[in-house]
Amino acid sequence: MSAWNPKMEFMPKEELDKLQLKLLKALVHRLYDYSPFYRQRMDLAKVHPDRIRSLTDVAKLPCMQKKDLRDLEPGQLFMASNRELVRYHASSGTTGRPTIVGYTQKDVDTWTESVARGIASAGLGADDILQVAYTYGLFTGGLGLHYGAERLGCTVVPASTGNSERQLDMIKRLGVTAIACTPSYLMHLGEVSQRIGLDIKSDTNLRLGILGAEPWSEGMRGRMEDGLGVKAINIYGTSELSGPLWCECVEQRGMHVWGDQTLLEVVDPETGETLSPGEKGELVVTMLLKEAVPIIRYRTGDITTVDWEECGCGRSHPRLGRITGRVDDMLIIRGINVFPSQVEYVLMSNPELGNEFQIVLERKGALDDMLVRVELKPESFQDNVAKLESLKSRINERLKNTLMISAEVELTEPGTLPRFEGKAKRVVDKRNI
Ligand code: DLL
Repeated sequence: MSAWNPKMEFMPKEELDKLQLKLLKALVHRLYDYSPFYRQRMDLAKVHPDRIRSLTDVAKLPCMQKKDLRDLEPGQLFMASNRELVRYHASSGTTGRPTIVGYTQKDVDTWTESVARGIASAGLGADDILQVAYTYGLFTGGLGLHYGAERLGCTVVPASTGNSERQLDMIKRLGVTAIACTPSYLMHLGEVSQRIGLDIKSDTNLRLGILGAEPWSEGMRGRMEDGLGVKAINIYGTSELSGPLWCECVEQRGMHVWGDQTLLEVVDPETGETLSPGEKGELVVTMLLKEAVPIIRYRTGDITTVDWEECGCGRSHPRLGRITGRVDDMLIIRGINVFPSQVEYVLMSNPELGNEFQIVLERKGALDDMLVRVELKPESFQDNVAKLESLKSRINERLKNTLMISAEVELTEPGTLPRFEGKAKRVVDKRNI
């Protein structure tokens, strides 16, 4: 079994607990003493660093929201001078003003270590050629994967996004063994390869995908593994925490989160109350080692589970389940909470359907109206009207049972819905326009 840093990755849980507590105490003291922002927050919450005596005491500390990072100017939050900073990244700003994050050399090193450990646990090593098809630039995906893979000794093809035919040409000519990109982009590459007569399974060496930055489902995993012969590994992170940070190991049973760098909690998104291991709620993250932009109890808005059950690979660190939605991409349709991932789950279980779908919301009179547009696979597009009508009503029925509301379904011609090089945008909400 390949491990990048076996001493840390297989550290006994009791030792890990002790280390986490030591790091947490040091972090809280440092922020109280040197960060006016955090000191004010802690004073307001009436928590002095001396009150942090056990790991569960983390719940006494105030939470931090995306809004805090967005509203504060970098200088108000940063704890490193220009001389100490080596890089900036920023979020895409799709949900508001971009959040800017600075990194010291140690921050980049810690991040790189996290990625190297993760992708090694997924099966990558020095013999692999990894094509990084996440955007390079302010977005963290490109450089994050690039540095982690280089640290591990992989050969990196820094392809960035776009130009799918050239991406495929590189994969074939260079003997690329793994790709890092959004899951929707890998599916798109699958379609383009079909169009140009390239069989990814038999004509290339591609065998592994490091896929994240957007929600995806087990159904999509099956499609990529069976259809393209690419083992699909989930990777998660956010720009506020550093970038892509944690991924699944070869066992594919949740993403290993390195406890010597990070402390996780899951809270009830409404009450903020801490939930037990295995319970589903909002992920809250404390980064124990970050220097330039320290993060305590960051409410990610992502809905998931955390558990400490032993993994088949033997690593002792906690595991993050699949992200099933976001607190804020939760759609409220006729008063019912709906996550786009639930729609994807229903659609992907139908072999007649392609990979692309779109949810269109409109207000008709006083009522919300939901339309699910989904592409057919080319072979099903030829089916007769009666067969397609019966498929439509099956999907209708399953959407109704899963979402508790009814939706209109439109089956579209293959290749007609928008494709995305970066994060896929599945929802068109016309209700407030
Ligand atoms: O998307 C960082 C990243 C790059 C992760 C490459 C993985 C791979 P942001 O642009 O700040 O950072 O977006 C973070 O994307 O809060 C989630 O809602 C979503 N997200 C990221 N990874 C996953 C995943 C990068 N594996 C936001 N599954 C997060 C579901 C994900 N959602």
